[in-house]
Amino acid sequence: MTKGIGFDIVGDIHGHADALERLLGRLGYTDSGDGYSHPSRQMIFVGDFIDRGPQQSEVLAIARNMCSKGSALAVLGNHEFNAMGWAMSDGNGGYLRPHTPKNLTQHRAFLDQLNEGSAAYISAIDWFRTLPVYLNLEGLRIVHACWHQPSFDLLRPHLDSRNRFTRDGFVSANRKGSDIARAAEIVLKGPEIALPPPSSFVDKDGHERREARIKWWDGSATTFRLAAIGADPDALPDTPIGSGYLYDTSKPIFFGHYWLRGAPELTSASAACLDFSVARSGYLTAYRWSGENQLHAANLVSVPAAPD
Ligand SMILES: [Mn+2]
Repeated sequence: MTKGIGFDIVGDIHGHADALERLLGRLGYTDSGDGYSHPSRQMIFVGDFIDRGPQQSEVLAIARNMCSKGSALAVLGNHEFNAMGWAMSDGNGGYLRPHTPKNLTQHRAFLDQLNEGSAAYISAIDWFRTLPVYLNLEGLRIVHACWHQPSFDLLRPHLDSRNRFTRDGFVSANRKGSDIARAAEIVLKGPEIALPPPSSFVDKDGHERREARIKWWDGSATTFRLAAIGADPDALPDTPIGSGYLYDTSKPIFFGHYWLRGAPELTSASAACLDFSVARSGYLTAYRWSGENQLHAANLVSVPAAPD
């Protein structure tokens, strides 16, 4: 399975196949008519292949082909997790992910493009079931939203030997309010922590929130004020958040999910968020990893959502 020591880790694609093909070209992957490959390197996808963008079938065709030929590895994103839940009966006449208007809005482009219920749709859902929740490789780690060993430990009985949800495990992970559902949420959507009362802040959609997503990858983000994402720091207390989610930095961690804005930059020497919002006219970004323990910004390779 392993071709060498070179991995090119790619952020959230969300149905943007043109950008993916431009990035593959920049990285020296070529399509010989049999799918994209590189003579000495492998790609790793951090998940969130689908929803939002206009070319979701094309993205899946490229990624699935690369994974089946050994040219790429991939992990599960929250959008694939949600797609599996949308497709799976709850045994009570409903679905594991309820077909509410809000959930439909988030998923409609995928349902339309894949033609919900078609053979292609069912095949896509079956492929999502084969994606591991995380990859712990020699020298690097990959997860969609948060590397958190206690959550992996909680999930362990619900995963197979290759870290993929078992059928029963997936049902458990959709049981709202359970420890297993919380663990799945932490690793696929990122941890949220309760603010000390009476603190709250108003998020970008104008909703008052009493919980904040945190920069679990930043060892210096030790207080609510420093660690919260998407909140006005002045609205938050300068009190410790505790170290339960902070990354141990023993191996470089690569992840996506956070919709970062602006020109791609390296998160830190031991962490790289690769989601630079290609689905919001940002960039599709890869990190070219060749065995180093300290990451370098010079190894980021990006293409804009639309070519100039
Ligand atoms: Mn995501």
